[in-house]
Amino acid sequence: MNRRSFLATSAVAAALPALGKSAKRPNILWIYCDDHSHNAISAYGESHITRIAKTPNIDRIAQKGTVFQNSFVTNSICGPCRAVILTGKHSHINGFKANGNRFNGDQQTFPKLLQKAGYETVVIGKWHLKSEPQGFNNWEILPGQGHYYNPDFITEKGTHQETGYVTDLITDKGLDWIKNERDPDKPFMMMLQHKAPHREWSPPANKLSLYDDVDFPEPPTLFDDYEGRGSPAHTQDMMIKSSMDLTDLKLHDSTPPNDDPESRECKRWKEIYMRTNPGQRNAWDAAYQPKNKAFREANPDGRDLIRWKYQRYVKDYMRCISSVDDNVGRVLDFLEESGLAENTVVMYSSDQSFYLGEHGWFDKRFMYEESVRTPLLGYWPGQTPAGSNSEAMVQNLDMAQTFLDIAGVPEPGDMQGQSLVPLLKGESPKKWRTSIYYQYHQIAKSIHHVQPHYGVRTDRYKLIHFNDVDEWELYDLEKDPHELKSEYANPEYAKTVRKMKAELKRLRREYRVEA
Ligand code: SGN
Ligand code: CA
Repeated sequence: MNRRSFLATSAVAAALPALGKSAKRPNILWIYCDDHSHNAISAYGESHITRIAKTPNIDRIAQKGTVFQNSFVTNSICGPCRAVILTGKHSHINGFKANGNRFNGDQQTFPKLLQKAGYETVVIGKWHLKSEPQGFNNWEILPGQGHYYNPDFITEKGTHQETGYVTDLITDKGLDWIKNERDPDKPFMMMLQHKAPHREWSPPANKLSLYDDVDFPEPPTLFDDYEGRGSPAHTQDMMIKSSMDLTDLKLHDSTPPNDDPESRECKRWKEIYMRTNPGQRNAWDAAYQPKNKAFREANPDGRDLIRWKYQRYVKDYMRCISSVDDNVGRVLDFLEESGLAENTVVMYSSDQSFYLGEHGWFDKRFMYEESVRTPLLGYWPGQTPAGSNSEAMVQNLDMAQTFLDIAGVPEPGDMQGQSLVPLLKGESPKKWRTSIYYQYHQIAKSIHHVQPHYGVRTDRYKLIHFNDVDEWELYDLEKDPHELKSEYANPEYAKTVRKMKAELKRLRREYRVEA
């Protein structure tokens, strides 16, 4: 719906009495990345990744605001996380449990509530919920996972292709809307949602040689053998060693990876490579061909081959992140230059974190630390203490209520999170959650073969139940931060297991998973 026709709706008519106040209500900018590990943001401190690659622009958000050091998801997979953000409800309540589901857009969402209260609402970029966005004055989304090069975009009018690199284009569109389309008399809420750095981690033409002259340190668990854990860690299919294909590793050059045009690899190759224009393709070949030649000549095997794959993977991943970071910088610069920065809340997050070689893995899904977490940082100008940290356990479940609270819109009674506004203001509320509930619903047959599971995490312990295979794991995060040994069967932890099971039961009741 365009702005003019929107003005005529009864929703706005109902919100009119509030408009006098609206000029002062802050704008909200939600920059939401895909698969961006907290270990790949320098504001989160030193990791095997940030020792080499920094994110200076995302760090600007941290310098002006708060880094949530204990930020978690409820279900570490894309579509479900997005549905949780929109609804403030766990997957089993909002109905979107697994990628490939169709989001019921008729249900209550925070953008709808903000729109009713007089906000202009916009979503641009990755959406991945199948149904069309509802509750937005303006939307322009990628189909499904989207494309890196010369991507398609969907609007109310249909699908069209644009020339360029997806992260730049999403940012251009966001800035263009703020500059030329918004109603300056109304506050706005914009969701700017990047596709990068999703698998297959394809960088923009100007970043293809970044990090060529350095090696990233390896995480201590790169050669994990999964001893000490149950069967799910052994049966997954997300290993750098064996689960990556030629497309992921950019080893296919400009010729198809094999002779079978119907093979998955050929189809993927075509999707990605054949979308590039001659300029992009030449840049790609000029960058990868000499590196691939050197790889073939060296012909590494065993651990050396895993090491080579790890370097290729994290370098491409961080090349994508570098472009996300540049684009965050463009947005922050614009807000500052235009004066909008003074009254715009900026939050940065990702649908979920990601394995960057920890446990020998890429991807997410597991309730283990690298993927149950997600980065979250942000500021409310004039309210958030600059350069601060929050240690409180927060979840993506909290964002809907947070945005409503920032806008001064009463929260409906049925959302399941907590507003983060007190934390954004630097307060330490006495009453705050001391545990989080997690549930990954996809079946083990789906891509990457992770067993479905649910569990509870406190500041020290994590209890996981892999329900289909009926296996339990308990981790003592203080003693074993890398989660290498389950203590579930250790008699010394029997009391802890009992307590954690009771807490899990309490949470499953509270969140209405079970009666
Ligand atoms: C694709 C990827 C997977 C990834 C899922 C979900 N394969 O299927 O590696 O786990 O998306 O990602 S790919 O060969 O198509 O890249 S999510 O971010 O949408 O949850
Ligand atoms: Ca994702």
